[in-house]
Amino acid sequence: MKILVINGPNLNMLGIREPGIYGERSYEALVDFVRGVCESHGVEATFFQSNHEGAIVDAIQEAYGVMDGIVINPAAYTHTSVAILDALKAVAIPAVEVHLSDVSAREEFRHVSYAGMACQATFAGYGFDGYRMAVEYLLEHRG
Ligand code: CA2
Repeated sequence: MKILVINGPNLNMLGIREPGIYGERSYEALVDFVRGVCESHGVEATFFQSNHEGAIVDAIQEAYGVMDGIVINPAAYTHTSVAILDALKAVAIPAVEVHLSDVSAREEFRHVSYAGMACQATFAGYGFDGYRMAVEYLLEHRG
């Protein structure tokens, strides 16, 4: 199984600021963590991080016919991007949404998720472990 792990804007800054919300570990530590989870399950993982909405749309489109699943934390684009929602719908690859923080317990504007409307499940508020849950969800629900 091949999984594309997409992280959106500012997640490359993990561990640098706001450790109270997003933790103290870096983006590189997140990639190492998810790579370890995937290796333990025999999953081939590809990682993509971008601060640009169109680049994320391109990455989703390029996954078509190549990837079996997508794990996506669209970060701030979660709450704004119909383009990412449409891309996920267009490729119809099983996708799971992840958020490090519990977005439902934060500001009202974080309660809406466009990307989530095209995802099979959402794991929010579990920190890095949410990515493990997402990978395992895709494994358990593969067709
Ligand atoms: O909880 C999450 O994973 C979020 O997707 C993170 C986004 C936020 O806009 C979403 O509402 C919830 C923000 C990521 C910003 O990451 C930072 C990392 C270090 C310092 C500052 C921000």
